[in-house]
Amino acid sequence: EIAVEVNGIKIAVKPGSTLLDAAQAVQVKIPTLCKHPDLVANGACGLCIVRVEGLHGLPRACTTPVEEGMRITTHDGEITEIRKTVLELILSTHPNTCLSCGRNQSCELQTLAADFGIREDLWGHALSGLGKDTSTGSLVLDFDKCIKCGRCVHICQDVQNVHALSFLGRGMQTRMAPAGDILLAESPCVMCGQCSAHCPTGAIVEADETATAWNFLRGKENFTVVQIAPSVRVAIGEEFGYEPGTNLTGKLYAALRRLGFDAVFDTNFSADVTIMEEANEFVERFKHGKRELPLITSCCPSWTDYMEKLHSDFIPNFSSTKSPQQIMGVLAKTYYAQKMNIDPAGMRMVSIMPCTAKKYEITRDHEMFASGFKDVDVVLTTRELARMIRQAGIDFRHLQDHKADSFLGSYSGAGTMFGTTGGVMEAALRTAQFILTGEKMPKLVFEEIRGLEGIKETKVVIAQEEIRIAVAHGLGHVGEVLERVRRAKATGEEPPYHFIEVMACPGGCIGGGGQPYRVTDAIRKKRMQGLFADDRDKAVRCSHDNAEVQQVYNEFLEKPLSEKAHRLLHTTYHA
Ligand code: HC0
Ligand code: SF4
Repeated sequence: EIAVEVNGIKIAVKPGSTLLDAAQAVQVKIPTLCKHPDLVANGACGLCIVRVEGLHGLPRACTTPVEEGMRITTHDGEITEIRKTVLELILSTHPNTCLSCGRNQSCELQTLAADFGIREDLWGHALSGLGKDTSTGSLVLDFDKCIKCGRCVHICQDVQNVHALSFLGRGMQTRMAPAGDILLAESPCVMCGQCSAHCPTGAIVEADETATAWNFLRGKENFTVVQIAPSVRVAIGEEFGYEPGTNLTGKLYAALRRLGFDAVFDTNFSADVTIMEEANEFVERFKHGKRELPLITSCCPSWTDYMEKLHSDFIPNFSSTKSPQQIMGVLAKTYYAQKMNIDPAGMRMVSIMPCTAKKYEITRDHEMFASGFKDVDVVLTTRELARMIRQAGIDFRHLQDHKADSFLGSYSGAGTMFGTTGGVMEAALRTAQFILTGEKMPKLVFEEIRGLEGIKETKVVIAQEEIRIAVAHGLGHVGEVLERVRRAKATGEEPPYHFIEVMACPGGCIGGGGQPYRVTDAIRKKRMQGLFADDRDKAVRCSHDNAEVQQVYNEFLEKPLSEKAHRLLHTTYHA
């Protein structure tokens, strides 16, 4: 431990800590716009300057390591004046359009401008005039609003290993954009939205489609239905003052009814259907030697896009089962519409996702129109839904809990766990074990594949056979897992794994690019615990025990992997 003094307060911190960490340890907040707990510090913004006794100049707290006996001053008159000037200079090239900005009231620059009492344009005002990139339909890059903090570039390159964004241009023309100055849609971008989740300002936001959803709800001729993804329920509370991880399923259903949806469904139900298909796919490959192992999960659209772009040799390993979002869309416009005698042509499916790539998934292929219509009409992020709830004047905190609508609304503990890294695998193992042994699971929880470690592995013995498992999250961790499989293939060895789960975002969907801002690992853990608690509290914890799932197979789909299930619930991948 290293002993230092921050504003006269003595503290011992771990070697390798920065001055920023030391200040945090004594509850002092040093302002910064470029440092994010997920990222290595780069000192770009210059706001975190501090004074260190005996040192010349004002070092940046985020990049300066502590040394024994340092006496640090984080706030005084001169430091505050300099920080204010730095802010004024950033603002001199930033649009004054807070009122119409997607980050109004969640922008870190706006908050600091308010805290520092910035009142005038002392340095004049000049914008780059570089316009916007709306090419992906999922994300909007607004170059004028970029403050060059580098967070988006680092998350995209260092954490996601995608390298869609880099810094281009010089001086005023500096901007975060794909190398070669091409459109984001032409770049390797996989629409994960981690750049937008880490952007401190409105320079990268999701494409706002709330107006489309309002139009559906106002259109009298429509029957408008909605589904909510697993991880939305444990994160949306942060928008309404709840602790991260609070499970708000009942209030969410109630809020969606107040918004005017004609039926409220739960993606957790269709996650259970995904498991019925995917677990059977796994058993076919594992037991009956049909097609290649490992089987790799495919419900994360950023991951499927990444695989198609960079690892297309794994196409034969991909589960052909569609994601729960798409399965919900097609079942609503076929099975549910028939049962309720509703014309699917007038049905509109809105889906609430933690994810910006889900906006892309709904049009990725003709197979996303399996009902004969667009299976899912529009995707809103958790953040967009929170805005709609506020627009409608709904007092979310005081809503009475509601239940979801029948036939596509009930879910098992397995379904809800989809929203966290490792959860799809645990859910699949519960059902695969049932298929392979015909017995109820002796073991429901697989501790080894829980938590935030980037690559998790375990071995499970089912019916005397060993099943080797890997779980990866954060696209930067995927390459290593795939490389191990490739090496075994090349040398003719047994595959190192039989079953692999991949989620593009760190933490899985609970850390999705469309979730409430300012996520950290501490918040990811709380959201994750919220889903594990939801599973623990459920009477039904396996997808195959979900009575509504059994009903949809009995009345409509026949059995997992039937011809009809294949036609409606499965898809293909292309290099
Ligand atoms: Fe997910 Fe999903 S779990 S990808 O993370 O599989 O977005 O929450 O809705 O579709 O269920 C996201 C979350 C989903 C899907 C489910 C899967
Ligand atoms: Fe990179 Fe993901 Fe942002 Fe695309 S959406 S630029 S892949 S961080």
